[in-house]
Amino acid sequence: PGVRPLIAGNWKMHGTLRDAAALAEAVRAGAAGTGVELLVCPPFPYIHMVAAAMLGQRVAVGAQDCHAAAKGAHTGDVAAPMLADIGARYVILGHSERRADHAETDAAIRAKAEAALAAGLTPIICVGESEAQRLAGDAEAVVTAQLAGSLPEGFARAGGVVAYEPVWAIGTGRTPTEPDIAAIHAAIRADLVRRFGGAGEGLRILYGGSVKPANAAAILALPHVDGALVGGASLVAADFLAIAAAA
Ligand code: G2H
Repeated sequence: PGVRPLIAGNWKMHGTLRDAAALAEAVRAGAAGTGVELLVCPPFPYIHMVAAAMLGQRVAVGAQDCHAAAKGAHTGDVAAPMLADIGARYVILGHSERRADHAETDAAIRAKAEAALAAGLTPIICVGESEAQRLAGDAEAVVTAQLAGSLPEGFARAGGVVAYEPVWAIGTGRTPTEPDIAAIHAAIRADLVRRFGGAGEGLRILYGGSVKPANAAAILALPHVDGALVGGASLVAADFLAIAAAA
């Protein structure tokens, strides 16, 4: 309500150049009818091509990570200004797969977010509890601590996005109950308002983790759910667009 929903596709490490071109074209072609903001986040090698295909279209393009430095001797890494240069507007940061695969800490994610902001990219900062933390009743405390550690100064001014992705719901087909999603999103909203004042009211909080056409409408109707971060289902254009249509 009041906030334009954002439906973001996280393509993760999938597909070929040809697949990326076909998926981008199908999303572009289907985007005309939607009132929500659409975003696709291809693997690094395909961002430039997809961003060129989306130029002047209704679909934004983002990356799945960036380095904390603007440039330098960091073999194999990609700097935020490079992403902006090739047409990216968003960058996903602190996805649980990166926290796990690359031992990313909240402090590292905050440093990356600062680099993103400096390059004019909008960060999408991911938070979420593990299954053990959920079972221990610690989900809200875990998420609140991740926000405290990873959101940079200037996040609200830049229209930063938070994505709540319970680790145990990612790619598993399992999702929290609707009241559980609503409770965490309300806690995130309260945290954003505590920290950023009125500006925190307008920031988008996405839900991520096994979002698909069949559950999208119910999840996206919950209070303080301002969109979705979609993994598996974003690789099928019809599913991704159906999720956008449900928002
Ligand atoms: C959560 C999500 C996208 P999936 O990681 O970020 O993936 O929708 O496949 O659970």
